[in-house]
Amino acid sequence: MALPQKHFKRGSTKPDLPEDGVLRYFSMAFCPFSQRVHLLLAAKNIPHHKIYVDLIEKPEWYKDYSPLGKVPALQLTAVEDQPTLVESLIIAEYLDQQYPQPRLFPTDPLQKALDKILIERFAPVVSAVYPVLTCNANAPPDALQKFEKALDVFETELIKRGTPFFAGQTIGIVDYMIWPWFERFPIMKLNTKQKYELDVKRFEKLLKWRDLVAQDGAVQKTALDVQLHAEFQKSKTVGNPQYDIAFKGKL
Ligand SMILES: N[C@@H](CCC(=O)N[C@@H](CS)C(=O)NCC(=O)O)C(=O)O
Repeated sequence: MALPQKHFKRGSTKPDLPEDGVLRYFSMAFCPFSQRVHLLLAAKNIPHHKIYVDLIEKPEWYKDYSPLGKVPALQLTAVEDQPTLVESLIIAEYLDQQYPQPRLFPTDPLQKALDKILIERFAPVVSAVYPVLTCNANAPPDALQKFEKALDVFETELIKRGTPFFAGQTIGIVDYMIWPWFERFPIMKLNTKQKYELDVKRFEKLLKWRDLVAQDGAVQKTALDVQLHAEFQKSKTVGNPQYDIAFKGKL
């Protein structure tokens, strides 16, 4: 598993990956969608090789794995023709079926469908908060209001479900699929003028949920420090994303 811990760039040679049947996980260290997959790999203790890709200067060879050039991607090297899966939720569902311990998607088909719908409903949260999170100077003035309105759905759902996690008494797929953005929301306290934080009354249940999820082993294994997230976002805003700062002191 000792592959280079650095983002591969345009002009790089295709990494010489071992033909050992181990999954190949393509990622960008700060990508929340990639973290979704990383969370499942960690929660299920699945061996994998990690390959980091620079998303501004994409390596030419990356198209062989992900035709649209997006991360995450997961190559199944033990399967005939070694197909590569893309789309975080599709990868998550595949991993949950292939590696059922611990089971993260509900086994009941209706609950599974409802959970997938709930995960889809997180998209408006992401799109509303994105300009603020990425410190875009042209962020619409009502971005934070829209964000909070979209997030209300999740506060209400937790109250309705009456359980500490969306999945019940233990962590499950909805919790993992929305977590990466909660890890990033505190960037707003550091990077916005108003030092934005989630309202403790309006999001009482969600904030309790956040504290619980933060203690999960897979979450801790995949976590990056908020200072690092904030630093990365600043570098991205000025058009020079510093992907490798994720490995500060580790390279
Ligand atoms: N719907 C996709 C979204 C993945 C995505 O947007 N990834 C971003 C990085 S966070 C990306 O690869 N961007 C590069 C590009 O679009 O060219 C998923 O769930 O996997």
